[in-house]
Formats: sequence, structure tokens, C-alpha cells
Amino acid sequence: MANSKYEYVKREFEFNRQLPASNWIVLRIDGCHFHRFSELHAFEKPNDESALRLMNACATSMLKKYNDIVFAYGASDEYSFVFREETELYNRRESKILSKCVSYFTSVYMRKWKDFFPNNDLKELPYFDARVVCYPNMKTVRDYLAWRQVDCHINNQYNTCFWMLIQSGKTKNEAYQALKGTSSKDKNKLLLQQFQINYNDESAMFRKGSTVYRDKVTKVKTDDYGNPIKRTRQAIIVSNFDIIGPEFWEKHQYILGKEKYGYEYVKKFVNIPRSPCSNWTIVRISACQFDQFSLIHSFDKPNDETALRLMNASASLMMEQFPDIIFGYGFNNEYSFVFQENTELYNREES
Ligand SMILES: Nc1nc2c(ncn2[C@@H]2O[C@H](COP(=O)(O)OP(=O)(O)OP(=O)(O)O)[C@@H](O)[C@H]2O)c(=O)[nH]1
Ligand SMILES: [Mg+2]
Repeated sequence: MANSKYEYVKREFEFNRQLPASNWIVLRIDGCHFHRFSELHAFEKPNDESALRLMNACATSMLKKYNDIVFAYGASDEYSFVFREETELYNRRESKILSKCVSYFTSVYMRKWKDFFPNNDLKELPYFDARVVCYPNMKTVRDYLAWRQVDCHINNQYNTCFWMLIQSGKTKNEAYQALKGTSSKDKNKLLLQQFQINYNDESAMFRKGSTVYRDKVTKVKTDDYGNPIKRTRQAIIVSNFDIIGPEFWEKHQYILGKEKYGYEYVKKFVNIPRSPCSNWTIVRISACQFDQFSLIHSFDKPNDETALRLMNASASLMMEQFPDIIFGYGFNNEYSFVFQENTELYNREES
């Protein structure tokens, strides 16, 4: 593109947030006004199996399109997508990842609507919002997914009770009052005693939400002579497992497995505009024009012990002044300071 006099509007005003390297990128897509949308399309209450299967089909399409999505979890009108830690998708630009993914998801939802609701015309255009969050390690990704699954459980258990009470003739307000302040145990008891429903027998898709990921599947075919032939290939799996406990993750360690290699990747962390929380902040100080400075002050070559000791003494003073610094390392004309992971020093403001 030729440079025109107007080109500055891009150069000086457009900022692309690049997501920090070596963080898991999680994108959460959520249906906009789905309370109304679900009423308008007469979704079954509290769970509409076709609506949930449509969401799962959209998530499966996302994994087909984006190889870098390693895991997805969805319930109700939302879906979370976990991108592999070292993904370079769209150069890790937040706006590109967010806008392209939510737009693609919406298009698939529209295109597949008729497959799941053949007798139900779209009366309003579905649309979704999205956000991107970066998680610095496997623990925080697992905690994020556990948070969403706990949310699914709490909502579904409440909604199951609520709609059973409505079906039994209670008004919305009566059902609301009956459930106010009840614990999870109370709700299970209510379902069992009043409606002979064992909550654990309810559909796993409703209780646990849906997980989408890649796994190896083996198919057995027979050749022309009737002999079995085993074929293993990778497939996208939709299931409804518990992802809060360790079992699923122990069986599928490859999903959130480590993939950092060497140490060169640390360079990619430089120039992030603000320090994301739960990331270690490192400040590296290096002297300016020290070649000239050391010449003027006749430093010994190649190392001047006094100059190095002066740097060390300055680093010690830094650590006295800023107790959040937990480690310092220096050589030549530079010093790096590691701040404790969750430091709130200067509100984590970089400048
Ligand atoms: N009946 C029915 N409703 C559903 C189903 N799945 C989602 N919904 C509706 O979608 C809503 C999703 O919750 P929210 O995302 O908090 O509500 P929202 O109306 O989409 O609001 P915003 O996301 O803020 O735009 C639920 O409260 C339900 O009303 C379903 O399977 N059956
Ligand atoms: Mg919503």
C-alpha cells in the first residue's frame, strides 16, 4: 500500500494488543440476549437438547478450522476455547483472534440451525459476544474450566428444580421462594422426594456441559477375506465428562501438555504494554553508552571488578528499597530484577 498523507491514522492511532507469549489463550463466546432468543424459538426448559447439540456442532467446526484450539468446553449459550500455549495464530493479536473466531462461530450457528431445528425458522438473528483471557499456566487453565463447570452444575441443578416446581403448578414466585437459600443437598432431596428424580440420572450433557477435543479412535474394518483390520486415526470427540477432578486430565495429558522448547521464547515477552496478573514481572536495567562511560573512567578491560561491585551494591540497595523484588541477576552493564509473581507494586503499571 502506498504511503499517503493519511497513513498516519493507522500508524499513530491503531494499537494491536499482542497477547503475552507462553500463556494459554482462552476465548469465551456467549450468546447475546439468549434469554429472549430461547423464548422466541421455544427452546425446551430448562435444557433444549437440540440447542445444546447445535452449540456442540459449532464448537466441533471451530476445532476443525483452528488446529491450535486444543480443548473446548460449553454449557447453555456459552463456549470456551483453549488455544495451545505457544500458538502463533494471527501473531497472537487479540482483536484478530477474537473477531475472526466469534464471527466464524456465529456463521456456523446460522448455517447449521436448520440441521437441528428443521421445523423452526430463525425469527431473530443470533449473535455472540466474546472475550479473551490469558492464563499463565496449566493450573489456572484447569481452574478456569473447573469454574465454568461448577457454574454449569449450579445453574442446571437450580433450573431443574425450578422448572419441576413450575410443572407441578407453582408460580414463578412460589418456585423462587421454595428454592431461596437451599443448598445443593437440599435441591437433590427436593427432586428425589417431590418428583422421584435422582439428579445424577439426568443427562450428563445437562449436568456436566460438553467437552470437545481431539483423540485417537480405533476402527475395525474387515478386508475382502473377512479379516479384521484396525485403523487408528485422530477424531474430534464431544463428551460430557467431569473436568474438575484429575481423572480426565490424567488420561488426556497431551491436551494441556508442556511444549516450551529451549529458552529463546522468553524474548517474546518484551514490549507487552501492561503486566498481566499472575505473571512474573522482570525489570531489566542496562546502562546507556557504557562503552564510552567505561573508557572515560578507565575501567579495567575486559572486567572492572570495582565497577561490577558497584553494580552489585546498587542491586542490593534496590532490593532493600523494593521488598517485592525477590531475585536479582547481573553481569557486565546490566541487571535483571524478578518481582514476586503477584506484586501489586505501582498497580502493576509498567511505566
Ligand atoms: N429454555 C432454554 N433456555 C436456554 C437454554 N440455553 C440457554 N438458554 C437461555 O440463555 C440464557 C443464557 O444466560 P445469559 O447468557 O446470562 O443470558 P443472555 O440473555 O444471553 O444475556 P447476555 O449474555 O448478557 O446477552 C439462559 O438464562 C436461558 O434463558 C436451553 O437449553 N433452554
Ligand atoms: Mg448469553
